[in-house]
Amino acid sequence: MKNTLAIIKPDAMIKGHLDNIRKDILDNGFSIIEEKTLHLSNEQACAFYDIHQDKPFFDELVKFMTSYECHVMKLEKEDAVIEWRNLMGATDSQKADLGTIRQKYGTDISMNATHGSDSNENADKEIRFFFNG
Ligand code: IDP
Ligand code: MG
Repeated sequence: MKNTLAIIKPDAMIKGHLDNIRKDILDNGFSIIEEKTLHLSNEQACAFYDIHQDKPFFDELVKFMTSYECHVMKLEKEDAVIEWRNLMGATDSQKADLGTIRQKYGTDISMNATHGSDSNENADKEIRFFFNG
């Protein structure tokens, strides 16, 4: 069994999709090991997304992620990282496959409803960022 970090982002939280997305996660065989709702500070959002600090969308991303509450979850499943990214769909909600979470609950390439780690190494780092390992 492997873990990954999932975040339900402010756009989906504001629209009231927390329970829908949690249900999709559980229906797809993930266990939610730990979870909490929090409102990210500017400092936390900058630190979490530091790999994107040189990207043109960085300021927009930090502003978005601090605009309202997020719900963060430590998920467990075999091949959790890839399985969660598959369930989320493509980064751009407009291009995400039908039935994926980003297609169902996101809006565009910025407000795309959820985050998922992109490797086992980053999953461990991101889980430690929010939880005690
Ligand atoms: P990912 O979330 O699918 O791993 P990344 O490339 O790691 O995608 O980007 C991190 C987040 O930054 C995205 O989920 C999205 O919210 C935002 N983002 C990515 N590309 C753009 C863009 O071109 N414009 C605005 N926001 C973007
Ligand atoms: Mg990414």
